[in-house]
Amino acid sequence: MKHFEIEDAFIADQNLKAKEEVAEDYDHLANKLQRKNIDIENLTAKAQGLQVAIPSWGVGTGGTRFARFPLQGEPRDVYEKLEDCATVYKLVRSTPAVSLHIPWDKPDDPASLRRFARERGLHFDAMNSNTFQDQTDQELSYKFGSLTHPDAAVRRQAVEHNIECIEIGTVLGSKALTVWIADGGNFPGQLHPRRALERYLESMQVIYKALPENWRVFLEHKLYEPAFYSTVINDWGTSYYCARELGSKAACLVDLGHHAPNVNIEMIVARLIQLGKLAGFHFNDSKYGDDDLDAGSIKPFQLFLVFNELVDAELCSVPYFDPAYMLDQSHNVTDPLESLMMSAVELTRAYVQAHLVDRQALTEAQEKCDPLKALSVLKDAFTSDVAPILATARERSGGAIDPIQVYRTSGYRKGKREERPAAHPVSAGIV
Ligand code: LRH
Ligand code: MN
Repeated sequence: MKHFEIEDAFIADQNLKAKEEVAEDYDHLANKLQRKNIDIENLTAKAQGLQVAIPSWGVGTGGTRFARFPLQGEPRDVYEKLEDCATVYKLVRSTPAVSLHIPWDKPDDPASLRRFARERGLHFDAMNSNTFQDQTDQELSYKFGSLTHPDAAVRRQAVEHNIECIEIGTVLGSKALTVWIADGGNFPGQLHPRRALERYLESMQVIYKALPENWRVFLEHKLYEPAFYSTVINDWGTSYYCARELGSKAACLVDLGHHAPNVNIEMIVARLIQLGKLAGFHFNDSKYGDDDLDAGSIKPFQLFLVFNELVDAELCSVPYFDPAYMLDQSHNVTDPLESLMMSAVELTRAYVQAHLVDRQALTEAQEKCDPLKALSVLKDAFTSDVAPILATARERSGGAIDPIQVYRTSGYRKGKREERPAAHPVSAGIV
């Protein structure tokens, strides 16, 4: 059966509608930036260079404990998920990598999955293990924990699952494993905090030893949920301690939704950069808890401030600075592909704006204790409309000037609805 695909020619054709306008805006912005001795071409090249991984679980609709409202034409297996990831990549050109979740995406034939991905310009980023759910064929339950469970047999089972993720990832060409565990308690006294952390390290040391030479392991902290009283790996400090104890291949992954409300996440990023232990990110946004909303949709200034720390480190060539950028979102009410495209665009926007910061003026204001000047330097960059740069970067990379417009005009979702009749309610999202 012919699979519906958005053709490059269709994208080029649609771009014609907006090309002239974007070129005009681009030239105008070029002149404005020239007045500040900023060469717009550098920024456009930077925009073309930023790469973000898509979560395989992000191309299906997500839900909450209350409900999930499936979308017709959702992917039914990992191959259809890659088709959708390839469509996002085709239109925004900044998402050539996919992060898989095992066993949700466990491939029967990893080598053929790798070929399928490569034929669509995709490669695999960090693998994600899952010891927060019980699989039907699983011997021991993770109800009371996994890598920190009081029963050594459960810990062993969880360690073996993580090692299996590494083995699958090695065939797929991945170079990292992300370990997020739900381990924690709902009641005071349920867990012994020090014993639980010792068991975590003990288990992680076995996983660490199984890492191939050029692999990394990303430790993902989270304040709460699904445990609602205590979580073993609850904050960046605990994660940092563990990454340091494990060794140079271990580092700390920052999921923007995994902190208490109003925590200064850009400060945590600056700390982990300085300590040489920033693994990377699960970008998303939130208003209250781990809402997994679209990146930049609620707190765009925070996203800019995070990229301000990242660009500052990039320009200072801080040692061990090689962060992995991934999205980790749950699309409950939008077309997941539209949300992923919009979020990828918002990351590139924050990155380019962060490159617009006048770092000399900022340092001067900081050293001269001029807070208002410092803030205004950042605000100048954050309030700069870089849309012409983002659109031009996409177009030069063979993508769409207006990805959402091209996607909607293409009829892709309708095409997939016909191609993917849902035999039964499928769940490609988190829930
Ligand atoms: C936990 C988390 C983790 C994933 C899961 C889908 O909240 O952020 O990164 O494994 O979401
Ligand atoms: Mn995450």
